[in-house]
Amino acid sequence: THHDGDGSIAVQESKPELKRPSMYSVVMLNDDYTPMEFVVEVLQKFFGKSPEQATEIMLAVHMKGSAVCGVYTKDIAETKAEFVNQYSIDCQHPLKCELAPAE
Ligand code: TYC
Repeated sequence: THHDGDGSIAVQESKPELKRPSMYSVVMLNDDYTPMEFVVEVLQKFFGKSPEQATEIMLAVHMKGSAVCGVYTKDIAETKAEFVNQYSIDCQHPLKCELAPAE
């Protein structure tokens, strides 16, 4: 609260600034070695896709070089990409995901 020039009292209203969180796409990348079945398994395991959805996304990556697996807040997107990348290393496949700012 402070005194204005005209002698009146102004109350500083703290407006609740509610910004929507910035969203990130998890992008799956093609390579020549990862088996198609492994990619389909990963898409079901880490992104909750049905076998049909997973196959569709895998084929899009295979044909176009990359495709979006899902759009999430930064923390969730980072965690999902790390899970996929570590699981792929564990299974000795070169499959990789990366993040891209959505919209
Ligand atoms: N290109 C791979 C193959 O022919 C299949 C593949 C699809 C790999 C999608 C990675 O993200 C990927 N076995």
